Amino acid sequence: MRGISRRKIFHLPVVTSAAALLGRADWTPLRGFVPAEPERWVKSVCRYCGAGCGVYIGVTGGKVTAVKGDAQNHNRGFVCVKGAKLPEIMTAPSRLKYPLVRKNGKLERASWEEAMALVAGKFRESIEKNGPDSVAFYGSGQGLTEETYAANKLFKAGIGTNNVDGNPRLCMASAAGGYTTSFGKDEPMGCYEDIDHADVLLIVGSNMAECHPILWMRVLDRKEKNPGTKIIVVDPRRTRTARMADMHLACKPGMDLTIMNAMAHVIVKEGLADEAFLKAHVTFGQGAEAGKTWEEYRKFIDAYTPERAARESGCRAEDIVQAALWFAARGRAAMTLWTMGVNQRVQGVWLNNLLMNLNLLTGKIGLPGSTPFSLTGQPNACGGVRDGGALAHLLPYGRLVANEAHRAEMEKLWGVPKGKLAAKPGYSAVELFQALDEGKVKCLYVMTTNPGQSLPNGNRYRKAMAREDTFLVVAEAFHPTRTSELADVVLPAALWAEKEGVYGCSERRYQLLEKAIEPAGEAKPDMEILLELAKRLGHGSLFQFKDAAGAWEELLALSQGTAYDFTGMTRDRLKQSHGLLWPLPAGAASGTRRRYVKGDDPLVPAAHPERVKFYGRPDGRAVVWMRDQKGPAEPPDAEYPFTLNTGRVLEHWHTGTMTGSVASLKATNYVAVAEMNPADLRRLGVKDGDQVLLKSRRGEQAFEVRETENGREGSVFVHMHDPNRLCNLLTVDAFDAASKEPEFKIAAVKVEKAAK
Ligand SMILES: Nc1nc2c(c(=O)[nH]1)N[C@H]1C(S)=C(S)[C@@H](COP(=O)(O)OP(=O)(O)OC[C@H]3O[C@@H](n4cnc5c(=O)[nH]c(N)nc54)[C@H](O)[C@@H]3O)O[C@H]1N2
Ligand SMILES: Nc1nc2c(c(=O)[nH]1)N[C@H]1C(S)=C(S)[C@@H](COP(=O)(O)OP(=O)(O)OC[C@H]3O[C@@H](n4cnc5c(=O)[nH]c(N)nc54)[C@H](O)[C@@H]3O)O[C@H]1N2
Ligand code: SF4
Ligand SMILES: [Mo]
Repeated sequence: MRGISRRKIFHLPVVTSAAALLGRADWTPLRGFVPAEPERWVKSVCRYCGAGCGVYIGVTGGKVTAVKGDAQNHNRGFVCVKGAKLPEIMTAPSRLKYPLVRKNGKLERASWEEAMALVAGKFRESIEKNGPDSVAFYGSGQGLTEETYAANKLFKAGIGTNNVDGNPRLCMASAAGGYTTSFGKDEPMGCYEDIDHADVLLIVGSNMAECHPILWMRVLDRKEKNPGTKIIVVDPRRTRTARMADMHLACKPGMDLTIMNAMAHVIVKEGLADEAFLKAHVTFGQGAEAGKTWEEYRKFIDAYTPERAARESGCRAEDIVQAALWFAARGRAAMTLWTMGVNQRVQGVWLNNLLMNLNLLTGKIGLPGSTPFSLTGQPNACGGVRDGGALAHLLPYGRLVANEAHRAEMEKLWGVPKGKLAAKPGYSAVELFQALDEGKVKCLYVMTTNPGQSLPNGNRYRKAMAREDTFLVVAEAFHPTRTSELADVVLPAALWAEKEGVYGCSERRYQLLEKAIEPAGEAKPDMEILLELAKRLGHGSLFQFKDAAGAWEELLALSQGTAYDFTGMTRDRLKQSHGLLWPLPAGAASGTRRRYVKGDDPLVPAAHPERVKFYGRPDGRAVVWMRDQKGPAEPPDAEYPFTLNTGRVLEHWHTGTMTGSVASLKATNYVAVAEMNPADLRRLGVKDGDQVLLKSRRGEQAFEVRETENGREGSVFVHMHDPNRLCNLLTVDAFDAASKEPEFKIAAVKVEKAAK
């Protein structure tokens, strides 16, 4: 089942293609999907990736009939194929239109009253009998900021548990950990515009061409205008991104920290470090401790020679040297970009630190085109979850659960009694499902995420969700999914375009998605469902607002005086704008393109004597960390000799509930295949098109083999989008000790030939 070719879906006649214009048919940006001029256009944002492209939704007869890129937004009127195909998901046959309740083992149609009474009853009973920590919320970087906030407030301030986590833990937690340890505050300091100024782009563990296609378009635009721009890609696979790069460092899985350290080694040895910048703005750190010296750092980095890195990573020493020289060349702007190949690793936070080190060592930071820039996966992982503090250890806008003063401040802002907020962080994603498995968490509310497919070590956690003595509520826009099939109650959620709210994308850009149409069937916006649950649990008084716009007012106040200050982003201003970048305090004329930079960031005093101020840390200095290369949690061995790598393809989104409901997308790359190297296939006596059984210590799954030169010998790549072939039955749930983000990218498997 190969499906139609990629070229074909890009050339659907109704789609205005910019490919000819740009001459890059391979990943073609589109203008949208406009079969006929609609009655009206409603301003919104694409609901898929963290690029956060502005769109207009075309509405005719109360239906979404068209979508087009917003020419005034950062995406300059373009969308990728997923964005262009958004209208089709709205009316898919798999849309869930009414509540479902499990009766005698089967999910059956029920009324809202019956479903909500059951949910509230079960939660109330568990809280009374087993305490507030026996219930939990598991949310998403795709929820709207206001609804994620309502859930966070209900669970933390109302019920009194910090068991609020979400899929950004599987995704951005290591980047958040990296920013927080290196700069004291989460979130990138740069912006998309930096791409237009970059002379070197170091792209690590990120397949931008498929996963952030519209930002990749911007990278290629830069390269076209300025052919001297160097693109370096570090990825064990020869991805579509790598194929277009000037240099591809195809490292062994998990062995790229050594490359970053070796690049730093070359920078120091060649005298390319900016010592004046380091003296003014940087401190050094090791373990958990900052305050080490430049001399200590130089000693540490001395051991990471390019030859050593070459041995450890399987790349060539001269390439590593060249990459470092390109990056550090004086007078040239350098930008680092990274995503899951970095974050989904047991050394995820450390690798983040090492990437940030390169910009700090060279002083290439806070200047146009020079910045360490983490690409966010989901459209609102930044805004709703990281900024909004909807994780087990966080409170809104940079506040921490473990910090007594922060709790006290939030108790005051939320108007709850002192001591109401629990001092102990809740369960992070994997720990939460472990607690469910162990019977410690008994009621779980899942919203806008599909953990039955997306969690690592799927067999274990699918079993936990299916336990008869646990109560699983799933708010979903589609059914069945690999999670809703396990639920006790499934609540029909309004989808994108059927409700209003704010998303915050990779570059600190907040933008409003306006409501375009009424929800399908009996579906309701998640906000409405949560407010109803709050009322039924006796916490209605915590919610003085009735809708998303009301919640936003509260959020503005919570951001006041924090590093996130967006008090200037009133609802009206968001409506009129095409996205605004925080910090943007009330009264500020425009948003902040470059954080920590005098003259741009309003939180840096105008009188500050230097061009940057890293105000996130008390000493005003960023940290260059000494981080050693270790191996992955589960390296291949004699019994499980292959490394399984998992990820994405251009046409599909995560668990396929949405993109799998679009006919043209489903026909392309939807079925998961095992991509393997020809040398391995020869050795195993397996051919392209054969069935193989992949087995790990945790599970097994059959796939058709696809022969490709893209992967290193000894590796297998499978995408995560196919609900019928779950790569996550194989993946390992070992996680980074600091970020608690699991190592989806590396698991040991064996490959057996299977019958067709
Ligand atoms: N089309 C599409 N786009 C998406 C999404 C989607 O589902 N579909 N999802 C969005 C989300 S939530 C996310 S998080 C992003 C993810 O965006 P990306 O991170 O770009 O995508 P992935 O395919 O998960 O992984 C990226 C690369 O990491 C590489 N990798 C694996 N192991 C290593 C390693 O040890 N070192 C290095 N350096 N690289 C390694 C893989 O080979 C892979 O090419 O995409 C977003 N955009
Ligand atoms: N093997 C492997 N596994 C991975 C990864 C990997 O690289 N490899 N990546 C991880 C990462 S980075 C991520 S972000 C996760 C993503 O994993 P998930 O979050 O589990 O995947 P999605 O398919 O995005 O799930 C979102 C669900 O919300 C539903 N939905 C859409 N809109 C709404 C709405 O408005 N309200 C409600 N209530 N529901 C809605 C959709 O139908 C869909 O089922 O997967 C992780 N899992
Ligand atoms: S690049 Fe991302 S945000 Fe933009 S249209 Fe594509 S999926 Fe949507
Ligand atoms: Mo993600």
